Amino acid sequence: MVMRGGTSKGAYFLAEDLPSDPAERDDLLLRVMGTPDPRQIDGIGGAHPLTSKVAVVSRAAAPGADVDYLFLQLGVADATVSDRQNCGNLLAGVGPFAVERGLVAAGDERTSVRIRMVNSQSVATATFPTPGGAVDYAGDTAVSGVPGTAAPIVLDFAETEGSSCGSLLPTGRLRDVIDGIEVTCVDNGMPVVVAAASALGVTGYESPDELEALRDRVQSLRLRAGELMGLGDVSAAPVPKTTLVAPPRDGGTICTRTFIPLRVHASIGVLGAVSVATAVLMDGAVGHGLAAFPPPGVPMGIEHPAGRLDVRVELDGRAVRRSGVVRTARKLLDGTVFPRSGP
Ligand code: NQM
Repeated sequence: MVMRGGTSKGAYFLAEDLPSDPAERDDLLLRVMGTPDPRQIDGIGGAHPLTSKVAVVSRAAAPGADVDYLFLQLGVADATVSDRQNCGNLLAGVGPFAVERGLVAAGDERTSVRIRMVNSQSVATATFPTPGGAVDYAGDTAVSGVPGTAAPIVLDFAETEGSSCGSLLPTGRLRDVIDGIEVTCVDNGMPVVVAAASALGVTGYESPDELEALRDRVQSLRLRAGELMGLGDVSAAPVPKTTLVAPPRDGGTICTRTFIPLRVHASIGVLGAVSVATAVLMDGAVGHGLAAFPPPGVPMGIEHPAGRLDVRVELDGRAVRRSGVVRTARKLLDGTVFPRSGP
């Protein structure tokens, strides 16, 4: 099934329909998506990292969740398949997909599905409308970066701290200096290097295209940060992301531009935004002094190139009490894909 999940788009598979051997599975998925090719012309990928994504879903293998969701980021021009990050956007489609495929029974009004994000072993609960026992994708909720409105999918996260790095502040410090730039390295669902846009000589309000000129500096920053965060050599890995922050200018909490890891995101990833919000909340972290915090109980508005993403993060000192977002998703196509036969 092809679905839009939040501001991303991907192919959703039942695990049982894919080879169980990871190498065989990855080879098949490359041929399905049309990777490696900058245009992905011979596959169903959309020629951008945000549309070159796969969700693999199955009944939960262990108690504590209803389904397991493995996220795979496929390269576009490079033949890479990575399970080293979560995707909170494709996550929005996993609950509806699980109901559509009969993995979870739908409630009469709404359904809650507990989803184990296998990439990080954390659990998200997705709640969405299922009037009469069928997924209803139509609704009034708008998501910046997606035209129109759709039904709300409420995502609550648990245990996302240290998803890939093992701890919330993977370098053990609130701030580090890399290449002369002050950064905060954080992982609350997504490893992110947070730096002030001004430290890289930009305002932080530029368009994604304009910022791609910073790729080389960002790569140097994230290579060193990857080592400090315990991720090793990240030259071919999709994480860590790098987020440049600046004071908000549209009524939100903080303005962001995010490199994923070198292309600039058209908006911002879900767990990326949760991680940036978590960093900014901590007194002493990069971005804390740039933020305009909302009153207690009001979500933080993470401004991005296409608008803003509202996230809830509650901290208890340097521990995360809870976090969550509202997204939408839509079933686009259900059918048979014909993978390219050769490499
Ligand atoms: O951060 C893009 C996206 C993502 C990941 C990326 C995501 C998340 O927008 O949870 O959703 O950071 O590569 O789909």
